[in-house]
Amino acid sequence: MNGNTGRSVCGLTAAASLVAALSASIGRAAEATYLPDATASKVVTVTRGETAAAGIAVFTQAVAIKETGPKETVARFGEVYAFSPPFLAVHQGEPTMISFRNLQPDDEHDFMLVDPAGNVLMRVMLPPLQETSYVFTFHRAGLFTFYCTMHQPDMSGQILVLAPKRG
Ligand SMILES: [Cu+2]
Repeated sequence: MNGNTGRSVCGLTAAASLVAALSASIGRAAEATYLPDATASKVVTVTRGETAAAGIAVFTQAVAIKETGPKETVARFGEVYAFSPPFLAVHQGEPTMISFRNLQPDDEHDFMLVDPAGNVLMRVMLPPLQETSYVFTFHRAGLFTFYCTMHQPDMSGQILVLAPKRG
């Protein structure tokens, strides 16, 4: 169901402040969807449908939702979703296809990628019951973070970009 429906005021505030902070850093509305621009492409290149050297599948997992409960959990925390797995490791310079599968029949998710310096690089939608794939080529090593802006603070993850492979 709609991400923020039934959420606690506390959760809403945390989500709102996170999104505001992320958006403010680049002056773009959180509602917009975009791939990395010229500046962000120096950090990561993102394309569709290209062949990749590596592949990772990421699912959207419903941890506690209205339809299936537990009721007490939803009452206390609102609906809780997670990225699975929430932690990915890729190599710098290696085109890596990440396929996001939204497993929910009626819930939108999104994917917002943030670099180690806190700059928002991209935001794309992950529509219900669809697989959305992009090929990511990271040009810098470091710890990147990602968020579903609709389900904060629970739906977050990290991508560790390792040094380039040798040989
Ligand atoms: Cu979500």
